[in-house]
Formats: sequence, C-alpha cells, structure tokens
Amino acid sequence: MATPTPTIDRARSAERIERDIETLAGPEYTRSDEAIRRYAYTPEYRATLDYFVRELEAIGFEVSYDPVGTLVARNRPPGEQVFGVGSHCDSNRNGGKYDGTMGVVTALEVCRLNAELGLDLPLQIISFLEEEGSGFGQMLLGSRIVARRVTEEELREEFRAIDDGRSFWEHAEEAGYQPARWREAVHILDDLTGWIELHIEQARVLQDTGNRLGVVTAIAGYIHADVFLEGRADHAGATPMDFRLDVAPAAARVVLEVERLAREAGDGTVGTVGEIELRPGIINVVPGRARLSLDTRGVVEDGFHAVARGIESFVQEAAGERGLTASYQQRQTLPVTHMDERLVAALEEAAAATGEPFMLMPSGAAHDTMSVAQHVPTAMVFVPCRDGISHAPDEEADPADAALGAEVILAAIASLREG
Ligand code: HGY
Ligand code: MN
Ligand code: MN
Repeated sequence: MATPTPTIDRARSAERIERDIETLAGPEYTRSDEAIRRYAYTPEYRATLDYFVRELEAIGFEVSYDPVGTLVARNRPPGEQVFGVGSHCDSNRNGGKYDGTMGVVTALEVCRLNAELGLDLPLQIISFLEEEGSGFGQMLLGSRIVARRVTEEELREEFRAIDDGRSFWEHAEEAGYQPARWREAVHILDDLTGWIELHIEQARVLQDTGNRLGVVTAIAGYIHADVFLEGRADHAGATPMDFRLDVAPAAARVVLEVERLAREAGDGTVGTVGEIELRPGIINVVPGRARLSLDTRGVVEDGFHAVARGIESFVQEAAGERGLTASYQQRQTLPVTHMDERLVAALEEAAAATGEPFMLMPSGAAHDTMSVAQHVPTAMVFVPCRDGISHAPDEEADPADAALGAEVILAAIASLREG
C-alpha cells in the first residue's frame, strides 16, 4: 500500500532551508571569508551548533552531546526508540555552504514538519563532529569515534590539530568535553531504529540526468595514507645534478603512479594526491623531505586496495633508484558500505509517490552514514549540486530539492514506522 506521503508546503520548507543555509554562511560561522571553513572546537563551529540548538529547542527537542561534542537532539526521552536523521555541519577548509550543512538543515526541517503536521514521529537528530577532518586531518572522526573505529592512543596522541599540533584529546578537554568517556559515544545510536542522511551529491550525475533526488545504494570504501620520502637538502645552485638526493622527482613519479594504478584498477576506482609537502620548501634549496597524501576509493574493495598496495611497493622502488628512503603510513580506511534494503525501498516508494524524477546511485564521497551503518540500518538521499562542484566555495545546491528530500524522508520514516 502506497504510503500517504505527508503533503508539505514545499515552498515554505525551501524558504526555511534557504534561510538556515544563508545564515550559516555568515561571517560568525566561518574562519575564512574566501570559503566556508569551520571545524571542531572553534568559535565558529560552536556558533553553528548553537544555531541548531536554538532551532531544535524551539520545537521541543532535548539537546545533548556525546563525550567529545557530537550534537544529539531528540523528541523522546532516553531509552525510547527513535529514528535518526542528520549529517555534519563542520566544513572542508575550502568548503561551500551545502556540504554537510544542507543535511543537518534538512534534518532540522524534517523535525519541524513532523511537529507542524502532528505526525509525532519519534526522531533523533545527530550532527557529527569533524566529518571533514579539517581540524585534525582525520575524516569522519566524530562518527568513527561513535562507531569505536579509532583507538584511545590515536585520540590521546596521534591525532593532532593542523593549526597547533596539539592532540585531539587536549582540544576536546579544553572545549569542555570528556574524551576519557569516548567509548560511551556509541550509545547515541542505542535507540535508533534506522538512520537517513541527506547530502549534496558532490558530483554531477543527478544534474546531467535531470533527476532531483538520488537514493544511495552503496557508499564507496576508501583508504587514506601518507607517503614520506627522505633525501638530502642541498644548495640548488652549487650541487651538481649527479650529487643530489632530491625527493621532488621521486614525488612526481608517485603522483603519476597513483593515477596509473587507479585507471588500471577500473570499476570506478579513484586515486588522488591532494597534499604534497616539500621540505624545506625554499626556491634555492634541493628538497630533502617530502610527504604526499593518498586518497583512494571505490565501490569494489579490490580496486582501491590494489591502488594502495601498489603505491606502498612503488615508493620503495622510486626511492631506491635514487638513493632515497621511503615509508608508507596508512591514516585510516573504511570498507564499501551497502545501504539497508528496507530503508532504500521505503525511500524509493516515497520518492515515486511525489512524481518527481529520482534515481538509485552509489556514493563516491564518504559520509558519516558509513560509521552509523555498523550499528543501525541506514540509507542516504542525495540532492544535486551545480556541475558537481563541491569542496569549493562556489558549491551550489537548490533548497527546493532539499525540501523535496525532507518530504520523502518524512514519508519514508512514517511508512517504516507502520512496519
Ligand atoms: O571526502 C569526503 O568524502 C567527504 O566529503 N569528507
Ligand atoms: Mn560531507
Ligand atoms: Mn565533504
């Protein structure tokens, strides 16, 4: 039986979503005036959370935090079953207005509509800490803490702030949280009967196919790692070419090999070197040290694992040929994550009932839903973003699509509740 889609005033929801998005693009919510830049334990991130706290308390939600600062708010007492909605409101350092924030704002709109329409669905909204890794270089950090996919050693020692090198632990304590209780974070998922995250697509498939919504079937797995090359810093003018231990040419070969291996792996496997550091990084000094980041992903495990394995061995060859030394250190990895079939079907049915064009699709980008999926049936809804631009200040998305997403999510939750 088709679920009676709660008919919402989409124009009004789009207006509210746009108001929230534009407000959160204001100067008090970003550390940069060239991009949206907000991350854990900064005043701009705190101001963003406070915005959501005000909006949620205004509709009677009880707000709390997990031990390190992931925001949780619910319309039922602890212990009662609820359905989870949300995303993240931190941003990439070169972020746009919509990545993550559009998902939390739309989840807020679902909560508002639920109250206004008197549906009385039991809901919990979550805004995960540090999804982008802009504070400590660790993507999905908040939701990986919830899923216990980190170690205490990493939190105490290894995960260090990009800005000042101090540990995650120190920053969390200084912000008034209790990182020593990090293992309890998983309990924010205890009462969840399911979880749906709305996110911008961050590619251009929906736009190019004329679809307004995507229902995600699987999220690409990924490996993040660093390659270190050691040679010798020398005078760039006085040192003959045959006497150099210059790391830059070897680094260049690693970048080209990442591209080659990703293309060779096929099946949509991707590989990116997004960070290259040369030390000392001075025009007239032959660089003696290099660090390159590796981001490789895919919906076929063997594909991106082959890229990582290939690079781990290639760096030894590229360094050895030139008398350099090399090391490869994995930062983190998450497997390909398949969405829950029952939730996907409920979203499909609700989307079809709107008569608007939608499609099933994989996600190449990583999302907090990957961490939640270990514990709770999960699904995702995508909305288009203009020309697929994301992790860039000119990211654009349409609040009207998010309003449609809110209607579909609300209907899906209502139908899932009926069983
Ligand atoms: O990089 C990602 O997949 C996510 O946008 N942080
Ligand atoms: Mn995101
Ligand atoms: Mn992102």
